[in-house]
Amino acid sequence: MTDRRKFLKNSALFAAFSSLGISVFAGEGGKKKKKGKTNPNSVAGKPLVISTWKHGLAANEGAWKVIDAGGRALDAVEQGVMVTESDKTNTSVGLGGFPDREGIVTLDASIMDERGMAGSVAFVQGIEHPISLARRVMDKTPHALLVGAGAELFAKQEGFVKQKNTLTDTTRKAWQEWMKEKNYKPVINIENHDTIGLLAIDKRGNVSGACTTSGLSWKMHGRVGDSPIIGAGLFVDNEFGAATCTGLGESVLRTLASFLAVECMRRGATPQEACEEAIARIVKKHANFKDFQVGILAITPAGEHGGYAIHKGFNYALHQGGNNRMIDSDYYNKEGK
Ligand code: SD4
Repeated sequence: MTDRRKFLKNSALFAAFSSLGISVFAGEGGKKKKKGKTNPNSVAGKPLVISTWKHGLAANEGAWKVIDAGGRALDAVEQGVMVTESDKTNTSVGLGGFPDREGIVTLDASIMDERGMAGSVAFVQGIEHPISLARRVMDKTPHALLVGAGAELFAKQEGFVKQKNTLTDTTRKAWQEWMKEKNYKPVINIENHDTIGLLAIDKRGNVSGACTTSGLSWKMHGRVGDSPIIGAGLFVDNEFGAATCTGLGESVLRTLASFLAVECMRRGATPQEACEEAIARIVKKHANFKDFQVGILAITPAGEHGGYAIHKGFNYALHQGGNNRMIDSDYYNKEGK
């Protein structure tokens, strides 16, 4: 086939794919691959901030201030989720979170930057901003993850103030209520368990992410979820994109869903396809998938995004093009429970 004929044929194919809402991606090694489904709310464009759930709106604003001022995505994701961590009315992130079975709030957080550097803390108590502690682990230690008493000792050395009383009136009452039955069901309530995962692209085009949570309410003391585990609750690759998860952490840990989504994009998937593939993997590996929720967000460095969940009810906040808005995610279980 002559070059011109090949070009015309490819152009026609490109036009046909585009008209079907199908994008054409350059996969690893620069190979052109036909790609399928895109998210109807996704347009390429940066800078961008995207985060899980309704509290994401305020977090996005916090992150946007940094981005708008020409700051680094890494600083933006930290500043963004700090807004959520400081909100004592939020019962799933920060010190206002629901406690474990023993009535103790334990926090998990992770952060990852454009260089692929990462820091996490898990099972920490009394620290208002676990995300900043995670960042210190990344910036100031040769390690990637510190847990429990060791993380708290490091926090002290770094000048973090340890808070004493970690239960709010709301969470104390809820815990006391739970104590009456002590019915341990590690099931994610679709309505009210909301980790924040936040991804950002700055004006230079660099990608970073942060994820922070108080984890499952009434969890076993010592239980750690997906949020502080790089590749599970969060993963960033400056070349191919980033992903973050919310929901039942055990299922995300077993599938490394954020890493999986970014790897899908590396192989040429759109972010929407990547999210759907990660959720499909979780569904496939969990016969009981109807009993819990997982939501996932993914972005490309160009600013396209995808979002998907197992069940109806997952939503996310997107700050792009000067507009900060909520979007309802598509989901797998269309038949309902
Ligand atoms: C966890 N993934 O600790 C967290 C909880 C969560 O929305 O995301 N809830 O398992």
